[in-house]
Amino acid sequence: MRFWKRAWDGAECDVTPEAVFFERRRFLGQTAAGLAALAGGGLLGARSVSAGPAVAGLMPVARNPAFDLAEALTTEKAAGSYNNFYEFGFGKTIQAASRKLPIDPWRIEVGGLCDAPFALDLDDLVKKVTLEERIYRFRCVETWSMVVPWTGFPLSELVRLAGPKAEAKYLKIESFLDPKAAPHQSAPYPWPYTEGLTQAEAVNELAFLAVGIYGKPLPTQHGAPIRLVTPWKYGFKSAKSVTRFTFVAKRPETFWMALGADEYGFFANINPKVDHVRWSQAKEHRLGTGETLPTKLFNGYEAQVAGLYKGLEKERIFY
Ligand SMILES: Nc1nc2c(c(=O)[nH]1)N[C@H]1C(S)=C(S)[C@@H](COP(=O)(O)O)O[C@H]1N2
Ligand SMILES: [Mo]
Repeated sequence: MRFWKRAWDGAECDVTPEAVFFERRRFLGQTAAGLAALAGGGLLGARSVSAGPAVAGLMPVARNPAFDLAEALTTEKAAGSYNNFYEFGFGKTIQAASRKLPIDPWRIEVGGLCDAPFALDLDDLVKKVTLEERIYRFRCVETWSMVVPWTGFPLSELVRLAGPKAEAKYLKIESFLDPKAAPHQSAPYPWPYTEGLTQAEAVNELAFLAVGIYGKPLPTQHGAPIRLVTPWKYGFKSAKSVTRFTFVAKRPETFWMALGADEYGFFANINPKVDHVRWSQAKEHRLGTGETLPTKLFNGYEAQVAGLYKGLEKERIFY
């Protein structure tokens, strides 16, 4: 089945290519340990489900024209009804299930190898940064893509607040752990969803923390109340509903690397000439339009990010 076709039809698609992989790599050997750890319950406790008043009250914000694109925006409906959020299921239609995630208040912890570790509610964190709107391309390794306006702030601002030490070479980024709200977290996968960036990637101007989309607070299916957006990398790097940032000396193992590093590498930069083991990356299918377009190196952001990989040519920097 050509899964993206179903998105154009607005129809539901049950299992996606990434989810198929996910199922194959179940951590069966770790079932008992995983379930015992999860039995401890959610880290985040009981909360209401409304978006934080401070975040909502700050929107909409001015758009930064430096990131404008000549391409048409994907519609809010197309982008918001075809999502990957495996904590809530393997299908694309997880909006309703994801609404069970309590997002207000939302605690953010920043620590590890830094001079000024901190823990703040998102409502207080957004007062310390400057929100802007940016239009970015977004490309999933499953070959669907979109162009959307995110509201948020550069990840470099959070890094600056923490003051990483010289030994900090990577930033580890973790999503929430709350199996009561997210039933799939009771299954034995390497939760919480974890991602990582090199220190240089984390302070690159494109690395963004989004708290909104289409001028409004993020709906839960897009990763409310705050998610990473790294538009030059495949979508799985853009961790949703993030709660912890840790500066570390060693390259962190990501969720997908733990499931199978042969298919999912650390860098996962977009390159139409480097095919994924199971599907070509040459073209992409724009959500909501039916268009098939050639995929661009670094998703069209080569000028901003190619320099990050000088000297890393021997590494596996694409997917
Ligand atoms: N916590 C978490 N973050 C996640 C995922 C996930 O399952 N859990 N899926 C990733 C994948 S595979 C993609 S393509 C994007 C999808 O983002 P979107 O649904 O907002 O388009 O989120 C990424 N971030
Ligand atoms: Mo993805």
